Amino acid sequence: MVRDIDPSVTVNNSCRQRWELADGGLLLYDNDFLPADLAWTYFEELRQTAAWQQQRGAFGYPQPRLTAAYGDEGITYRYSGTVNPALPWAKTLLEIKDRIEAIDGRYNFCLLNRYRSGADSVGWHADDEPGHGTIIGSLSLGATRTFRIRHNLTRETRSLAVHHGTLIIMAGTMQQFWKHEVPKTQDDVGERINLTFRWIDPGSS
Ligand SMILES: O=C(O)CCC(=O)C(=O)O
Repeated sequence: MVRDIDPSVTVNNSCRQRWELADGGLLLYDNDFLPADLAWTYFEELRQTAAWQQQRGAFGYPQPRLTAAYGDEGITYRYSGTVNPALPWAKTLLEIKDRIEAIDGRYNFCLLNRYRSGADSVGWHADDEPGHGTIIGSLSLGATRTFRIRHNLTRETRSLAVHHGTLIIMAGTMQQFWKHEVPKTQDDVGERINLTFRWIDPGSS
C-alpha cells in the first residue's frame, strides 16, 4: 500500500505533517522549514565547498551519490562498509544545526548526500547503528525528490515529496521498525543536497 500526503492539509504551499507510525515510529515533515533564498545560499555554498567524495559501499561498488561528513572532533560514522570521519564543522552547518535543534534533537555529526541527477539515489536502509541517537534531522536543498518509508514486517509504504527547504525529523523507534530510501527517477531533476544531522555516542564511533 502506498499512501501520499493528503494535499488538503496544504495551506499557502506550506505543509506540516506529524506521522505517528506503527510500532512507535515518528516522522515530522515541514516543507517550508527554510525560506527559498536562504536554502539556495546554503545549497550553493555546500555544493562548492563541502569535501565531496564518492565512497564504495559494502560490495565495493561506488555509491550512486557523493557524500561528505562533518561533526564534533573524533566522531566517525561507519555504515555499509564505509568509514566517515567528521571534518570540523563548517560555520554554515553549525547554523543549520542550531535551526534544526530548535525543533527537535541534539546532534554531533552531519552526513551530507549529493544527488547529482535522478540517477543518484540511496537504497532501502535504516540508520540503526548501535550507539546512535534515535532522532535524525534531515534537510533537503535543491531538486525535489521522493522520500519513501517502509515498515519492515507489514511492508506498509508511505511516500513524501521532499522539496527545497523541507525538513524531516525521524524519531521514536522509526529506525528499528522502518526503512527509508530516495529512489532513482527518470524525471529530469536537477541536483539535490541532503543533510542528515545525527547523534553518535563518542565512545561508539
Ligand atoms: O537524501 C535523503 O533524503 C536521505 C538520506 C539518507 O537516508 C541517509 O543519509 O541515511
